[in-house]
Amino acid sequence: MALSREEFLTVYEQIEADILGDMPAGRVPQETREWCRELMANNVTKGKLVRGRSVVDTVAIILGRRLTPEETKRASIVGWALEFLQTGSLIADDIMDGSLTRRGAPCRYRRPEIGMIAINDAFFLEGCGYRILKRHLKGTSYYLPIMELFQETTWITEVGQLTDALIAQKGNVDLDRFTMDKHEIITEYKSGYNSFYFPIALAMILSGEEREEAFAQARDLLLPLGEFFQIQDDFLDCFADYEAFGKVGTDIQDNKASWLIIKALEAATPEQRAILQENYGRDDQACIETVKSVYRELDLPATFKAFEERSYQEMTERVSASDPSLLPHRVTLMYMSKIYKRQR
Ligand code: DMA
Ligand code: MG
Ligand code: MG
Ligand code: MG
Repeated sequence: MALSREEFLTVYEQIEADILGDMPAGRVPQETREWCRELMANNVTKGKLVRGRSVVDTVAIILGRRLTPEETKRASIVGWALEFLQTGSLIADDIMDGSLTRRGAPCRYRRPEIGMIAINDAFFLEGCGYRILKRHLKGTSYYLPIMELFQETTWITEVGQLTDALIAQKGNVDLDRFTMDKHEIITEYKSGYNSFYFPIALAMILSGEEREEAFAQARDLLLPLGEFFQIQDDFLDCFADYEAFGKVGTDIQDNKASWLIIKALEAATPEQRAILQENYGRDDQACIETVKSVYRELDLPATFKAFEERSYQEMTERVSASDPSLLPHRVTLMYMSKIYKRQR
């Protein structure tokens, strides 16, 4: 049975107490302690927590049995460390993207009392991820592989985030630079590793997996799934319902190399292309609406729907062809069931 949000949150309470305990009252000012408490409580725990929780579920699938309370706790701790890291990168991402909302609330840096302190908040949460691992895992055989995986994933994501930011630089709205090849590189780096390979590889390490071919197969299966997830995120940036998605899209005005603009350029008439060139990458509501109306004329929702169907078929075939002794098919199927046709 899947780990409930409530069970997962029980472990959070201990983690929060540990981190605040490392800032002794009387030495560290109360306002600093309160800042960190609010930062953790209102950001880390407010996400879907899907990745963190699924570390636990994945360990159980790999081992093929119910976990002991001790094993559940250990996997939950690693899941929380992932959630801290992830929340830190989202806070930084929102600053870079100039986003307005996240998880149904204003982005952290947009709150007047916070502003650019959010940069330190992002680093702080990343640092917390490593403290959590150190406190609970140091001395075990999987401490080093898990630390290395955290560092490697962070580094790859940063290369992707930089590539994403550079291609979107303002004052350089040149639609010719947006190609599917560039999009593939950006999504592989910024999302491919961290969305699915990361939690699943963590679960594999926690289950005692050491065979390099098992990790290689996991990458072959899960990088494409992560890329699909980012394409879906690009689609939802423009077409999702805010109530469900919890964030207002900014890709059009941000001049992002989104899957939508690339698909639009593939299908556009010269006239439509000229309209896109005129209106893309401008922080102006009328321009944004004009771009969206071209997307609708080109029926990009139908293009996405067809792509989603195809991607689902391809993933299903990839899973069937994979070696279950390296990774049970159920693991990938579980993640697939969480993301295909999602609205949020
Ligand atoms: C963000 O891509 C990727 C990472 C690794 C934070 P994005 O800016 O499209 O994400 P979002 O739509 O959540 O802002
Ligand atoms: Mg963003
Ligand atoms: Mg971004
Ligand atoms: Mg996005």
